[in-house]
Amino acid sequence: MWSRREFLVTAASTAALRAGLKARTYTVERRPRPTPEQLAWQQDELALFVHFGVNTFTDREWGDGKEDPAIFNPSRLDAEQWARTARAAGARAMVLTAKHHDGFCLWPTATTPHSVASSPFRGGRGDVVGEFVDACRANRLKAGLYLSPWDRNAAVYGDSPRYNEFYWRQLRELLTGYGRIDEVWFDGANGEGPNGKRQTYDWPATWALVQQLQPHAVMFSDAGPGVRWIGNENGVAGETNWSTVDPLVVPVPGTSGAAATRMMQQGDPRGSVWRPGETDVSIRPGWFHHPAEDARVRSIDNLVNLYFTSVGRNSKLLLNVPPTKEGLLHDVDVERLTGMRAKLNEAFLTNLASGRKVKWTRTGATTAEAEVDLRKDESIGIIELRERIERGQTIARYRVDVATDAGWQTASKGTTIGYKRLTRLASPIMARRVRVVIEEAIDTPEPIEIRLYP
Ligand code: FUL
Repeated sequence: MWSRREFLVTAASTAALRAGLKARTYTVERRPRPTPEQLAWQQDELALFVHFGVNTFTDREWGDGKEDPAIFNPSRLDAEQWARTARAAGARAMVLTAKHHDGFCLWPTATTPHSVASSPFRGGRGDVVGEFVDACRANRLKAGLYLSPWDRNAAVYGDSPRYNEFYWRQLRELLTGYGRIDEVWFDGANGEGPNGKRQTYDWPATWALVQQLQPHAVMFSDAGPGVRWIGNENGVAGETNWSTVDPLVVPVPGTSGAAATRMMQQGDPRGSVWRPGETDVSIRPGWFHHPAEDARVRSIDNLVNLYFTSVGRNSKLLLNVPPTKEGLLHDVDVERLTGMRAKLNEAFLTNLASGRKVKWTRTGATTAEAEVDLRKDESIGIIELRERIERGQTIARYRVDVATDAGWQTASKGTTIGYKRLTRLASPIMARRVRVVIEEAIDTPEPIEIRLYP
């Protein structure tokens, strides 16, 4: 058992006394907790991911960097339509691929001619990043940008110091030219190939630059530092999912191996940093739009399941919806997203425990019980549990018991809870009283929240 170290600090400085403050005892805990930005990021629950670029026009997933910018010509690009769709889906943020591995820049960068400025889009005066950010603002969505480190076009790629400078110039343009950016997305893919180019990235300097230019931005990568990749692209967070990690196991983006994957999937209860997992997954088989996949868009029920296996497992869902060559989200995708939101709204419409007091009893140093009385028998289909993650994450194992005519019986069992834990019961159970038994925690557990839905 990991015991909390507490430092008692008595604030009796003359300054405090002069300010009329009473001497107070502060408890400083070592348990990692989210920053306000990480907390807000998690509470957003759902963001849309927008993969768009030359691949949309070549029908490929990974471009080779030799694409002619002239092929980039969306005839009806409408970032407002993306943003409206995001709102209709209940998303609170969007993340755009400003540059994918092919190196083509969706903004008129001064760093390379390989950009929208060399394309026929808006007569060579277009700026997809600008239109995207404006649409986010107008629709009260947070804006995020993906800038692929791996660049198959840049001539300096592989000449490490020079490419790092080039990459930082691109980051600087993106992070100084478009107002507030809330998420910066560093993917870990790297297929450095037969041309022998091997790039050594300077991650600490890259992260420091983002921190300096956009101090509120949450940085995503396998290695954070703000939020971590969940370790797969299937939309499934670990059944056990801690928001804390051991940073030494995944020190940089692109770290592979079983231990790294496990750390990204499940986190580490003893981890020294708060780095919650982001679950990125596409609504289609590919990340970019391919007409041949128009009949393979995830169904509404499939999308609802994704919500349960990501947000419902203490993660955040970053759902990719790629625009077509025209520059619009496809009707089928829009319909599925709207349908998903309608189903989620319906499922979470009536909290049967609303207004009912949760009785919290500590039963040991690291065990407790939370009980709620619904005052009459109710049919329960979904159980939602929440920890106060503002104070960290502590619960490692719990079970949910319900009082039925036959007495107390166990309805479900689980491990971590975190921001939100959702369980759909195989079939609804009639019960009047519900008791969550915290069987194991890594520290003194804080009172949890219980919501119950039909
Ligand atoms: C990966 C990339 O290789 C894929 O194309 C996609 O962008 C995915 C989200 O990240 O690293």
